[in-house]
Amino acid sequence: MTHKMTRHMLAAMAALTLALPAAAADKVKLRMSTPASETDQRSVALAEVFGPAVAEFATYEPHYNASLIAQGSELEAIASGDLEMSIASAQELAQFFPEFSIFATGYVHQDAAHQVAVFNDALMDPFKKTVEDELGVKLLTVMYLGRRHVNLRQCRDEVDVQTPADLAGVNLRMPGTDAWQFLGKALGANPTPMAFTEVYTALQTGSVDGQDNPLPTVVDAKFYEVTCQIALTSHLVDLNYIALSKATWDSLSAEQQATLQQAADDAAESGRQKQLQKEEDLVAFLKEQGLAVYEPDLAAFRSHVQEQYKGTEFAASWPEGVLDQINALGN
Ligand code: KDO
Repeated sequence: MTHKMTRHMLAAMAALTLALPAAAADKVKLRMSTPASETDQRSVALAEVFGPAVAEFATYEPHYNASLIAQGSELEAIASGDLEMSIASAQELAQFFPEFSIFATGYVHQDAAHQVAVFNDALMDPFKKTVEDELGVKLLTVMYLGRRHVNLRQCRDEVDVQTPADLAGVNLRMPGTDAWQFLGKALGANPTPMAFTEVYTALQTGSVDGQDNPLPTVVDAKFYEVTCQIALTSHLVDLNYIALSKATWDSLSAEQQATLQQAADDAAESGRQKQLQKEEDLVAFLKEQGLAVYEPDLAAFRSHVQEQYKGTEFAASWPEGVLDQINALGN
């Protein structure tokens, strides 16, 4: 009896093995590195929407808090085959291709819908092609990071941010690349380059006076615990791109490529809607935490920042007419 059962069991197991989907070893591994936390809406969207949608032929493997690759080094890691995906920024791309600084310029993108219209417009094609041909990275879709505001340790009775002049002498942490540092200066502040994962401690110890990020990030990273005010400058309606190794993309069948592209678009849209809702809800939450949250003189900030970009090397790198095309896609 035991012998017969064993034969029967072996036959059943063999049948089961044949029916199993392709072994994990056959699946494409998609290592994704981001400085963002696991609870950031972009991370959640990729884990909950993108990962399951491509699971038949790919294993999505997220690495949060810059635990695998340092912030700003992801694109090089993809280009060298040490990473397959990242949540890239126009500012990081501008380090390789200065013309990308147009998408990192203060007060250009107007809102989330404008970002999508620009990314899907033909004006974007040469930008995408350059990144594919020269870096081996495919920009799949645009993600909404949100409206960046000035978030300070000082309370409003100490520093009341009405115009850029009020930020004179303020030591404002900005991400490390040139385009970010320039934006910090254009706001009127003294920018300090620093990795995202170091910002909380820097605010806590006072080694910087403030930082700039969208409200969902201020809450997710708990910056509100170590700051006293937010001036709603909306100086950059910020975005990221879901970046994928072009070699990985090329290794997929046409059907797998279509599935992966749809999964990226669906994840970006899911994250966008949640981030927009959070931006609505979090002003009240932050005020309940004791922060002053107020609107400065937006006209003063917009005109000053835009003036700072005129005649710069950034503006000189922008392809002829693209800024007008971007503006025409806005409302
Ligand atoms: C930041 O370092 O402030 C920044 O917001 C820059 C973005 O481009 C992006 O890298 C973001 O950090 C991370 O995704 C963490 O939210």
